Amino acid sequence: MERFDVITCGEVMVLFSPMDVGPLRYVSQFCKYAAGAELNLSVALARLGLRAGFISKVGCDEFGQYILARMRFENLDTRFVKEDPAHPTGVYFKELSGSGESRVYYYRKGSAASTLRPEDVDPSWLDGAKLLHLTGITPALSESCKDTCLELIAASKSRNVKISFDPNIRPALHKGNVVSFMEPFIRACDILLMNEHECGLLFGSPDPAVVATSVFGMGPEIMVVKQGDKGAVAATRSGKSLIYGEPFKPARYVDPVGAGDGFDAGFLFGYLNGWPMEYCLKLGNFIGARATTVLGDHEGYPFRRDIPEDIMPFSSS
Ligand code: KDG
Repeated sequence: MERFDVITCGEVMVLFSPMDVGPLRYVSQFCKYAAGAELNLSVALARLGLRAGFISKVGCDEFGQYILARMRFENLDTRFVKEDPAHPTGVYFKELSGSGESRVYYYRKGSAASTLRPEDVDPSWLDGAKLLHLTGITPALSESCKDTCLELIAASKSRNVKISFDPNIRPALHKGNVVSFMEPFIRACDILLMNEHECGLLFGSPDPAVVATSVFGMGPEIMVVKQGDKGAVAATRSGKSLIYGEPFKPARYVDPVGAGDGFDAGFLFGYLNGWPMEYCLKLGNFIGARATTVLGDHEGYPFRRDIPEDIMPFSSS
């Protein structure tokens, strides 16, 4: 079987983005997209030339077909995406406030993806992979999704596949004690990617210098704190100092959703190619900024040919 560079697992939903700002009760037109944190990351990686394998389920419905078609269009492998005749494809709506903030409304309870369970996964899919990427969203969808993520972690550990984790805290999904919920995933991962807000919630301070000892004490060897329009900071367990990545100013600003996933993809691409941390951060910030220029989550991500040489100066696999 074909080997994948990165394997991920998550829900892809149909996203309806409003054509106007303001409360959805007043909005009459929407644009349709496919979205989901893990899909966004996979699209960004595929556009950079990596082989991304995606584990998921969609409904046997029109939206499921739409998602599969969008995945194929983005050169993603869909062989690990099952079609479930008994459960629908999830949907969500964005609401734009007009001040740069956006809200989301999920219609995903009981979705096909939320029924993922360990039996849906073959551990051999991880054979030869370089990285398993998980977010805190998938284990929050259901107990069986959580078990599936833990199974993938076990399969990765036994194959020496590195693991990256982004908590992606979503208030609508993470309702209980978020610290204990995230703990097993933070302990299992090699690379922890979080934003300042998540860093504060999980470790008591948004400041990477303050939390580094606690983070590295739990297991990760690399920690990244994404700081939005201030850039991002990385630290390694073996390194003495923090490494700062300057932000990029987007050509126009429409909506921030998808920036964090794009950042993760850029950072991980650099990591997988053995780049110095500064360049991992640079590519992450570049892709994150591009995400904010469009309404969809990932449509703004660059293709490899769009990336200036000073951002990607190394040859890569
Ligand atoms: O990071 C972007 C995601 O939040 C969005 O695509 C929707 O995956 C999603 C979720 O579960 O919130």
